[in-house]
Order: sequence, then structure tokens, then C-alpha cells
Amino acid sequence: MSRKPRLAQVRTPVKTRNGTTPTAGGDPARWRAGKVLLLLGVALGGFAGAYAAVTFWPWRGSETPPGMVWVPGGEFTMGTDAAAAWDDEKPAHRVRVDGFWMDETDVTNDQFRRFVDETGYVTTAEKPVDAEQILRQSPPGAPRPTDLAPGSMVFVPTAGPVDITGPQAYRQWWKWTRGADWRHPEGPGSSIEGRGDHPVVQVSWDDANAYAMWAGKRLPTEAEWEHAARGGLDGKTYVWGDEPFNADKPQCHIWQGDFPWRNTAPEGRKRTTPVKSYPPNGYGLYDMSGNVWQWCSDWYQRDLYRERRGKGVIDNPTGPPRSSDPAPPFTPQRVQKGGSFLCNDAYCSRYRPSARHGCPPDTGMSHVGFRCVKTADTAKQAGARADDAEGGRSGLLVALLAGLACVPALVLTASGGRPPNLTLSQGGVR
Ligand SMILES: [Cu+2]
Repeated sequence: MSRKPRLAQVRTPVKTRNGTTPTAGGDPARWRAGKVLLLLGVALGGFAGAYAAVTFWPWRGSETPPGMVWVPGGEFTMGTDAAAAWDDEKPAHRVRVDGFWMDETDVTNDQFRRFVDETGYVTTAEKPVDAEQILRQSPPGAPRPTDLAPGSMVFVPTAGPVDITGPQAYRQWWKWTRGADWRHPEGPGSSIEGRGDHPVVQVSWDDANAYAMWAGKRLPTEAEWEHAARGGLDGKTYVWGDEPFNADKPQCHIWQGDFPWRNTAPEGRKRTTPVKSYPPNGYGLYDMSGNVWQWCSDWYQRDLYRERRGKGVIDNPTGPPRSSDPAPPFTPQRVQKGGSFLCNDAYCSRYRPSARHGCPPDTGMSHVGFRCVKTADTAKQAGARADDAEGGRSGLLVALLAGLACVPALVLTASGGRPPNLTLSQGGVR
């Protein structure tokens, strides 16, 4: 059959209501307005769909933030009843936490440098010491500190064997060092040259929080941290299970030799090591034992677990309302977890996941770093402030890419071909 009759039919001029015959292009203004409306509808629909998907879809299914792994929520045994453990780890008790994303490694020097370059942030250790603050945190009658030059705490091996028992023993190998900061972890003569993939150290709790906020993340609670460190192995002594540390085939980076004076590790591995140097735990997290201590968001309370006795399963704990520890009664402390390259069974054995200790939030040390976590809440609160490459704005970007793909056409149509002033940051998505 010939197509001619149908074509002819289509091309037959139609009379409009006022009796005129429309020209080939119709009324140009009305056609353009129609096109604009259509494109606007498509753009809005796409945007709304993508935004809803990113916002309401379960986090795990949607997208993995770069450099993070998913830690599934659940119940676990926090603390321990092991005889050899420290008092503040007891008793073991049941805790439940929601799932979250966690940085698969400690924050590295390279990552921290990007934060500082972008924001101009000055760390605690780079600022003069606040004498008033020190006095507020000292026993009554303590002398006013005289050396207020910027600095931080550096581990310095002793010349030979020393008595490592007693609460003040650490003073023999921890030295207040002028000019020590994250760029100079061991003081003015040192640098992080060639250590870009090592964990950043000499960061205070405040520094860690500033970084986390910038990255659209937050510090983990102590419960989240311990749940993550255990990697699904409930009630085990170590993050890899129950087998003791094996010096011939180390499971993590802790002190090798005689603490605190003879370090038998090869040159370049006597302090921090590059992240991912040792096998990850069951959740794919590296260095959850040893290398550097990691800041948590909680205040440190020494007898917290005894208070939890008989209270059943503790749900998503965020720590006590204030710090409390009889050892330094005037100094508030935040929790640190994981142990460091200084840990060893002769001294502290705190590289076990139940181990914990407190440290004043303004204090950086050459064996203390951190890593961040992220939940749907964090992303919504901090996403708008976050850095692109850290994944914090990814929700906004996905929505923009899906919904606004039509925008160039839309704007060009409406503006008759003139390039628009389009500001994507006005999206207002939180
Ligand atoms: Cu230790």
C-alpha cells in the first residue's frame, strides 16, 4: 500500500478556531514557551527523582563514599572480663549500634594536608600554649607554666632499660618538644617527607573534629569504634581472633624489641608505618590495632562499664556526659582506642579492641591519629559543607547530574541562545 494518502492527510492544513491557517512553524513565541515548559518538567522530574533516591534509598545500596567501608549495625560484646585486661575494660557487656560508613584507614598526612591547604586550618600544636587553660586543668596551687611556645609530645626512646611500672613512668620517654606538630612529628628537625601515606599524628581532638566536619563526616563513638574494630569476631581478644601476636608474622604494627629503648624494627618502621601495611580486619578496616591511637567522640570515664552492669543491651551509646578519671582529676579527657606502634605486652598491651584510655582533647602526640565515620545523618548535616572528592557532596552531585542534564537546553531555549549565568551552588540541597 502506498503511504501517500496518509502523508497527505497529515499535511492537510487545519483550520484554527478563528479561521486562520497556522504557518509551518506555528506562533514562535508559543512554541518556545511550550518547549521551555516541557524541558522544565523533565528537569524537575529528574531532579526530584534523583534527590529522593539519594535521600531515601538505604545507604548501603546507593553508593560507597570513597575510601570508606560499610560497618553493618548489630549487637556485640563491648569490653572484656579477661583477667589480664585493665580495670576500665571491665565488665564485658552487650551493646548495639546502627550501621555506618568508616574510613578504611587512618587519616593520612596527604589527606590532612589537603584539608589544611584548602582551609588554612592551624592545628592546636602550632599555636602558643594557653597558660590559663593549663592552670584550669591542674591541681590547685600548681605553678604557672612558663614555656608557652608551640609544641607537642614526642616519644623519645630511653638510652637503656628503665623501670616501666608506676603511673608516672611514661614521663621518661614522652618529651614536650617545641616545634613538634603534624608536619614535624618528632620536632623541628623532622618532617613528613616520604610519609604521605602514614597516619597523620600530633593532632588534637579539636583538630580531628575540624577535619571530620570539613570532610562531611564525624568522629566515631567509642562503641562504634570497638564494634568496627572487632570486624564481626564477637568477644575475641584481638581484632584478628584469639591467637597471640606473632613477632615473626606480625598481625599489626606494635613495638618490637625491648620497650622503651631497643626497637628492633627495620629503619623507617620504628614509628608509624604506611596505612594498609598489615591485613585488614573482617570489615576491611586497616590498623584497628596498633600504628596510632585513634580519637573517639566520647568523654573518657574510667568506671563507665561498671555503671552499665545489669542494664541490659546498651543502645547506640554516645559516652558519659562528662569526663571522669581519678588519675588526672582536673583534666578532662576524650577516649582513644586501638593502641599504637609503642604498644607491647610487657608495658600496656592496649592494642586489643576492648582496651581504652583517655587523653586531654588539646593534646597531640607522636603516636595519636584518627579516622572518621559517616551516617545518613552526618551526610545530611555536613554534606553541604563537605569537600567534593571526599564524597560529601555526592548526593547533591548525583541529583544535579540527573536532573539538570536538561538545563543547558532549557536555558538556551529560554534565553534565545545566549549563554546563561548559571550558579549550580544555589541548588540548596542539604
Ligand atoms: Cu600501648
